[in-house]
Amino acid sequence: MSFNGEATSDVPTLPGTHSGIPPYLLDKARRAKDGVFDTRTKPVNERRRSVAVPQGIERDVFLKALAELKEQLGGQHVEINDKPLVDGWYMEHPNTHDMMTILDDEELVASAVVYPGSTEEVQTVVAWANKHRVPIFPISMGRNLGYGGAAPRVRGSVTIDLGKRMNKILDINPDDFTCLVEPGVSFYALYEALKEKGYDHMWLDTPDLGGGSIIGNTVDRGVGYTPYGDHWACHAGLEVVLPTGEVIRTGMGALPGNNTWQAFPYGFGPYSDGIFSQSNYGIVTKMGMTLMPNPGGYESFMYTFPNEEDLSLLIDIIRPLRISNILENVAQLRHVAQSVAARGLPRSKFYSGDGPVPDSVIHAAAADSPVGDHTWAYYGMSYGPEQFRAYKLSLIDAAFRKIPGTKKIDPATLPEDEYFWSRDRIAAGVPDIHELRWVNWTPNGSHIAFSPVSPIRGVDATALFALGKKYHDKYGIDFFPAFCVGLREMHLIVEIVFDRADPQRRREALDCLRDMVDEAARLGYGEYRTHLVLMDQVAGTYSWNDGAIMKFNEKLKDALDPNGILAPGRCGIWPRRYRGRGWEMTREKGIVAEGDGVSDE
Ligand code: EUG
Repeated sequence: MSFNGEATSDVPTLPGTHSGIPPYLLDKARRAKDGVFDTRTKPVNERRRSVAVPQGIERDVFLKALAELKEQLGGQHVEINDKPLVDGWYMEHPNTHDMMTILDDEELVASAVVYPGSTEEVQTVVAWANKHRVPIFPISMGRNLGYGGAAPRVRGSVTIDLGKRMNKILDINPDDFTCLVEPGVSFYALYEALKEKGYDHMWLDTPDLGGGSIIGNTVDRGVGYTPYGDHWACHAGLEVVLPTGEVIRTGMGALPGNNTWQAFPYGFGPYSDGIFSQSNYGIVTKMGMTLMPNPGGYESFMYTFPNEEDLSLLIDIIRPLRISNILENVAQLRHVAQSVAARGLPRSKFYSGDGPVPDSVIHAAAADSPVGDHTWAYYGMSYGPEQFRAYKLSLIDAAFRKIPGTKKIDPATLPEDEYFWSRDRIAAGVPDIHELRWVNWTPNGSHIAFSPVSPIRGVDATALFALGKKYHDKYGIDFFPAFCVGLREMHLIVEIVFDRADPQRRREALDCLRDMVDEAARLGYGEYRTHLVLMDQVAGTYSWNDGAIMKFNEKLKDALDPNGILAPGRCGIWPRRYRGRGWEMTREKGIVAEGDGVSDE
């Protein structure tokens, strides 16, 4: 099969390509790829593009500077982005732009991509950027899909693709249950390495899709679904290149000859790691990660609940069970609409009208499935030997059955390709690719997330659900809510699936997101993470005491990055040279990402 000359017959694999799919998922990936290209109508842009030169430097000066960088790194490690932008798909994603862009293709683009091969070479790039005052934007692997992918916030930034050449697992310690990785190590790759070494006494924790960088996901405070699901909480030790070029190691890494870098995260003195997550204060080149002991047995369970209104009581039932660790993992509570979409069929197979697919259609589709009709589905896992699980599962069963119409689904009734089994693997630390399926809901399916956090309380779940529903209805968008339940809070993840080839759909999705972020903030809710185009708005909602936290962030930024070269605007933090020039993307600014120049100071 091919689309506009793009062959879609095969998929890069591990270990041949650091960002490839493990062999055990190859067939599934091939089917996912076919699904993506079957629903693609967006034409490939054939036009040769001119380089997006970043503001603040003349074109010829910039091109000369790039030539100088080529001499320093080797010509093959500096790629000018003057070719047509190719969106690819999850496993063959571009590092030049946001493949799921909600703006015009040319807004969030890099001018060039560079591939350092070591921490020293990262320092070289940083020194070069300071000398020429060029914005640089580091990515680990660039699979931050739904939040901007590989794209830089400032148009024309030079992307530092760390993962391509820095993709080694530097250490796996089978006694301490830890590892040390470089930016190009994916969850897939670490899983394969643990298997290959026969270390089945250790589990990793994986997000829904395992192709992302462990470092990238963790510094963005991503989530997985075992008891080690809070990735940031589970990391131990960083190596960071600062925006002025120095290298530091945090925690015990600062003590020469230590053997505790991955065992004790704090070291001595201020705990600096926090400022290197969701920030633009440094480039993480190594990270330690703790691994979970194999619990010696596990068992997935799934309950369904019939009515939308069951949400409130259900969440209140979950809270004490979760906080006391009877519910042991970051579980998902998913709405039936997303489960229907997760079959991977286009929306047009279910409904051809405008506006959201009616509830009756979704419920009819659910009724015609092995799980049967429902509104909410809870996917959890119990860990440990059988007799440990039996006790916990009995408490959970008694509690969940307080909701009339609750059904416990017998896994033996579910076919092999049912979504349940994907959740089962993920909660057991086995990376998957199933979650990708719902992008096929629309042609040129793209997704962008609204991700507010709240306590695990029925009133909060109900308020956020109503908020999301209200604005999805306003813009005629299908509503796909899923709650990911942490230890004392939950992330509501609402993925808007949109056709990126349709400017009106893009605009509606963006307006819907802006409405939801504002309304959530009015109610006291904030997002845990967001897309590049929403970072200014979300940062603006964290405004207590006259925006004291952003003033503090800017003070740090100016101290650490006096030339303002590192990922300007990331997480709403703008360097001094950019401030007051309209770079912030807010509702008023519309769909343009650039501001009006940078100061020469
Ligand atoms: C998901 C979960 C996330 C996120 C984006 C997507 C999963 C969707 C818990 O965090 O940020 C089903």
